Amino acid sequence: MVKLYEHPLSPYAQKVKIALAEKGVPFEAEIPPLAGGDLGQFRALNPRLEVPTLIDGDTAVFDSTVILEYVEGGLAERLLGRAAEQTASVHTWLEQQLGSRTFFNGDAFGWGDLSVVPHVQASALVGHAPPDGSRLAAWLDRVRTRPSVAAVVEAAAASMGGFEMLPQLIASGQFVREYRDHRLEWMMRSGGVEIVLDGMRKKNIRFTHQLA
Ligand SMILES: N[C@@H](CCC(=O)N[C@@H](CS)C(=O)NCC(=O)O)C(=O)O
Repeated sequence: MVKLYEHPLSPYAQKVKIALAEKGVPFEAEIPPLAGGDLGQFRALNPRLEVPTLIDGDTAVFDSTVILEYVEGGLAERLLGRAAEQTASVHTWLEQQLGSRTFFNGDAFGWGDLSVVPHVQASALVGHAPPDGSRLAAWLDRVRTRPSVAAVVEAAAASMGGFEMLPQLIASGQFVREYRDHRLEWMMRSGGVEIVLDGMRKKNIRFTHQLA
């Protein structure tokens, strides 16, 4: 959990506390002994000796606006880092499943391959390709040459063009993301609970349809 050096009367600390509450980020609050006391530890964290100061592990962040930016960007970075680790594990597992075979189905391309390729290809498209020189990378190159695979890969890459509009569409309420099953579970397990809670508050996420 992050720690926030603050003071209840500081408008800058209040600004950050409101932002953390709005985002659902839990924090431990502490008032540094600014009015007298040993400031040694606090001085090492923030030489400006000001509140608010946010501590996240070994990182000290200060100036309220910088803290707001950190909270916004830090979470995204942590989730992307977690996703990259998990993708690498999946690649390792797939590599083991493929073994020395040409295709997941064996000698011929089949359901095993066409079930796997959309996921491995999607990861590659966002910068997480199977490691260079791996059997999985060679398999991906091989199956991409098939016209059936090449057609969906091309269509997927073309549709990425509109992705930069997503934040705007979410903010305007036009796109309401659905969180269900593995997608919801991933957010909860990977540190994205605040995003789900924030989305529920802002009503820019949805769960599966409820009959009553
Ligand atoms: N630009 C800073 C201003 C922070 C600031 O001035 N904090 C005051 C409290 S409101 C402070 O810690 N002053 C130190 C002191 O009074 O000793 C921010 O936005 O965080």
